Amino acid sequence: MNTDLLRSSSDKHPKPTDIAFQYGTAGFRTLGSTLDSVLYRVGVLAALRSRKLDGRTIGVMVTASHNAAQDNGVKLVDPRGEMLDGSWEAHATTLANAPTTEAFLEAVSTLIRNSQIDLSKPAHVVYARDTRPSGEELVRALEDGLKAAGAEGRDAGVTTTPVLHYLVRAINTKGTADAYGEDTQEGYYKKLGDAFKELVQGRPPLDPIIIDCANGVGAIAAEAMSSILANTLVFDLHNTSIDKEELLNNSCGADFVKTQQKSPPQLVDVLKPNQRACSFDGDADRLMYFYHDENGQFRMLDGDKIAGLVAAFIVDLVKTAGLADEISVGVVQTAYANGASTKYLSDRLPVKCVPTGVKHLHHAAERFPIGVYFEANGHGTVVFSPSTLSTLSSHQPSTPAQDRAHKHLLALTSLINQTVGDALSDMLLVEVVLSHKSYGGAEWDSLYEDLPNRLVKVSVADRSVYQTEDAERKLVSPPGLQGKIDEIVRRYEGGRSFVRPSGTEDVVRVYAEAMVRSQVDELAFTVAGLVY
Ligand code: NG1
Ligand code: ZN
Repeated sequence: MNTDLLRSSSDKHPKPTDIAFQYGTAGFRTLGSTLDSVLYRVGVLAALRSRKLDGRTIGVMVTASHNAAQDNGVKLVDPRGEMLDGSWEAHATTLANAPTTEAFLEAVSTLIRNSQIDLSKPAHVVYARDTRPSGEELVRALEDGLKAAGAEGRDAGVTTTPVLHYLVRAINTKGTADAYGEDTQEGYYKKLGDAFKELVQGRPPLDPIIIDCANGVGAIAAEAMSSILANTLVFDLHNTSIDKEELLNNSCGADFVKTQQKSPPQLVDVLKPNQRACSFDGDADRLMYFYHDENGQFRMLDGDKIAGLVAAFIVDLVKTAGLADEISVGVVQTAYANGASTKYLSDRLPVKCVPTGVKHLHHAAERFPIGVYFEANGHGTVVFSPSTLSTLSSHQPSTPAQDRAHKHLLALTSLINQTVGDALSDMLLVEVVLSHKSYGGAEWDSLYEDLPNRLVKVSVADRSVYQTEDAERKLVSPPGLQGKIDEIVRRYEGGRSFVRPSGTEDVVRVYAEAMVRSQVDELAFTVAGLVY
């Protein structure tokens, strides 16, 4: 690496003096206008990470997901398309916070030394951004970092987060026995489209699906997918104004639906009773379904409901294929999963609870032969272990019914993104299950009844004093607080509440659920009153 070039280009991307950056659960995320130096340094870091891994391609995604338009963010993707290894998150934070160019160069040298990075290795990085206007300049800062560090960069343009994750794995497995697919967005959508067509072949056509694209990059993705699917599934796209910055995630999108527990106002007049609709978030990795019942009442089908629907479907397919003795299915949730969903799933399957954050869910799911994971907020996917894939590829079905189920399982391994949750892929998966079960929204919804719940944020002076255990369900600090929460929760029928610091915002979150709606709010606000 050329130190002079690194020095001169770093000088062009000075770190703002008053900001401490933190690589959190979703990478760096804050006001887009403050992130120039971070992007430059992430470029250098991505190059080093690639060299450390023998020149394998690393991904960089520039997005702030469901956050407001003025925010932006950046995260790194490891070679198999998974989130950056935890030990490198700390390196990212260290590099981002070096106060001066000299301190940054020093931090880079220390990282090279401590991680024994061989600088003679090549470096490859693929990067993309969502539709946020600040993304364009941030990508230029990233490119400066890549150039200074001597990495070969590939610009994947404006696309969704899951497409970038897919590309990383596709590039790194190209020409191998595990080739994941063609390394283009079109290649990915064609893969999904072919699998979808096979899975719904011979079934009555589905009604068009209403999609709220959150005025983000999901609109571009859905448009591309729609032309591949042609008449197999018609998309009725809404909130597709990607040119109007202020509209991004504004009163629409998956996060709006989940947190407000209502449909996006732009869709209210479009939705007929019992007609299913769904929302993506700003980078199209979260999915929320909903419908209005006969009485015009909003009904939400969130990540928990998706997990319930999908897990039961896959269990049935495995049984019908004659593989129940060889392949089992497990589910991973977080503490935010509705208690009713946990009960519904635990009665049927092994269910594991892990701390918030996709990487925890993904890793836990990888331990099951087939692992289904969804956060309640709609982020999730299904992962098939290598041994499950090899069982599937060598299985010899002995009846036509087994043969059909076996083919469908194989098609699911293509339809479902194995690297990260994808709103588009998950939506097609849900549509397949609805088609096979002949379910509308109401039938799906009736799998179980959600317990009323409430999520509130509390701003505190220092959220680091809130420390948890037991997959974030219990506080160990501040001392004595958990005992007080337990005492309050006991007063409510079916009550459950927990407090944890957010990993993405400067707040503490309080979650509560109980049998009766009016009591939930009381429980949530009483517990929130203990937090200061
Ligand atoms: P934090 O801010 O740590 O609660 C939020 C979501 C997570 C996850 C991350 C990453 C909730 C309650 N929390 O985390 O589920 O999606 O953002 O985007 O929805
Ligand atoms: Zn997102």
